[in-house]
Amino acid sequence: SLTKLSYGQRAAKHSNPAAKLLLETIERKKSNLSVSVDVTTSKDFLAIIDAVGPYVCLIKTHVDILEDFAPGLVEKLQALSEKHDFVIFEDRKFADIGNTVALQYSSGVHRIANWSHITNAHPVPGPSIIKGLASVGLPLGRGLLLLAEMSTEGSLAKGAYTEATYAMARANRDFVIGFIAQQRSNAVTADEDFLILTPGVGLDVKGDGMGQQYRTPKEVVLDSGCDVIIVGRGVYGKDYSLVDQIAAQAQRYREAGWKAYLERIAA
Ligand code: 5FU
Repeated sequence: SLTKLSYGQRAAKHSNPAAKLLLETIERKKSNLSVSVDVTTSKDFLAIIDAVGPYVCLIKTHVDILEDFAPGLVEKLQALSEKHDFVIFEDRKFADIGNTVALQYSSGVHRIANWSHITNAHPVPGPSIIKGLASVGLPLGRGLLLLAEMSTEGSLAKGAYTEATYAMARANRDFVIGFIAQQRSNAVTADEDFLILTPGVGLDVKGDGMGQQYRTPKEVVLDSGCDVIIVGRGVYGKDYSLVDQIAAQAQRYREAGWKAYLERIAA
């Protein structure tokens, strides 16, 4: 089954350049860790990315959080991506009509499609959201993840909604490379190699008091068959100046995620 294959073997099954790049990067760096850098200044943003860069396959961003966002920041992010060999994922969670999301993706202050290898969308508007985003992203070799499930308590993305999300992805395999989800569903079969990226990962706490729910890398990768663990505050905590400690935490999560993967493919 799919969960027994190595990331490298699975890279060959993908034609989308962003999916291939991510799987190859995971294999090359022996890391299925993505760090989500949710801070409000460019200084902290770049310092954290430089500290965790060696240990991650993917950096996840929310660039709309940055108080001092300027186009020059993107060049610095791209330079770090080359220095440390990681893929970039802007966690934009598009959720509007096709025409609007195409504009939000290509234009505005952030021009996400120009620099983010991967982005994501809520399936709530139906398949037209994929059509709109693909009109911008496909010619640039980008990939899209659909939000099939969320990590939060009381999430409405479950059951029939989640199943319909898989069907939307299946019908758009050139651009939809996988899901934000909490598990690899049996509904997604072995010959359909979708990537499962999973937030809500923490080794030390179970939640954040604002609805976030954390599971361990072992639960996510070994028990639930997910491919990439996404960790934010578990890595960088509250004091962003402690870059050595942040780097050490990234190494800790990387080891836990990789160990769970090795156990999975050996089992
Ligand atoms: F789609 C999702 C989801 O279901 N849960 C999430 O937590 C996305 N996220 C993002 O992952 C969220 O927006 C944060 O950027 C990140 C988790 O951060 P944490 O600090 O590890 O809780």
